[in-house]
Amino acid sequence: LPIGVMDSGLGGLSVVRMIQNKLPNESIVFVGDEGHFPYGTKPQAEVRKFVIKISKYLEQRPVKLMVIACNTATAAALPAVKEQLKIPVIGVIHPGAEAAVKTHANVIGVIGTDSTIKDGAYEREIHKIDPTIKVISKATQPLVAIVEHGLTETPEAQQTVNEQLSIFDKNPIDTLILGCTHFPFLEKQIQNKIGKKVTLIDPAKETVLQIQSLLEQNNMLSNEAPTYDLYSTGNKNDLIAGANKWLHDKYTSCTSL
Ligand code: DGN
Repeated sequence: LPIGVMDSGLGGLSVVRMIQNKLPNESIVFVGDEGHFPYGTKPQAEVRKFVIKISKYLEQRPVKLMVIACNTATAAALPAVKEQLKIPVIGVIHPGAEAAVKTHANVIGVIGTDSTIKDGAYEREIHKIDPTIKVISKATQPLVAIVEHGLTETPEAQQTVNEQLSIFDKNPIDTLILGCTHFPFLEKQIQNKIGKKVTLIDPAKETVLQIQSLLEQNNMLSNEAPTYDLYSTGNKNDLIAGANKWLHDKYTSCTSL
């Protein structure tokens, strides 16, 4: 059976590409909820409804494991989705927080959507592991649309990154969590602005390690040739453009749901 992956849009492809690289025999069914994009500016109760609906759809396809490849959706809906599904469910925030703490940082920066930062989910997860770490969080919602609309290579992309991250000029950090799955696609621009000394954390990496150990423990690893079926609840053209670029054309189909 495939792994089910969802996001509000293209961001989840940063998790899909990591699964493709690290677990090359695993098939994936991905749903980008472009019909309701963006999640980051909506109330959590509304986001929770969208996430539960898509998770149930994926469970029925069926899939063997559900990955909420969106920080906003993880903060809003992970416990609710776990409660409603019979298959295992993995979010991205706990893995991201663990990966950041492992860098031995004294000060960790977190960037994410309005909703994720307001929720404080990363701060909570980091402090559960180590309450002495200082956390500086900043909502950088404008970066999401740049990625979603394929504008990462424009001068505006670097300019917006510079503006959004300027808070860290006077508040130095050791490690920065890319707390929105869209942001790894701006990694180059973010590293330019923040400097080489700051370690960037893409939560997708640690998330895939957790997926791997869960599949191993339950004897669910696949050894077949994989398929990658992508679905959009809205206009599939942005998803096709994103998959061509970020997955290097590595997908089987892309369809509107
Ligand atoms: N990619 C999503 C996240 O990780 O939070 C949210 C993007 C959005 O605002 N739609």
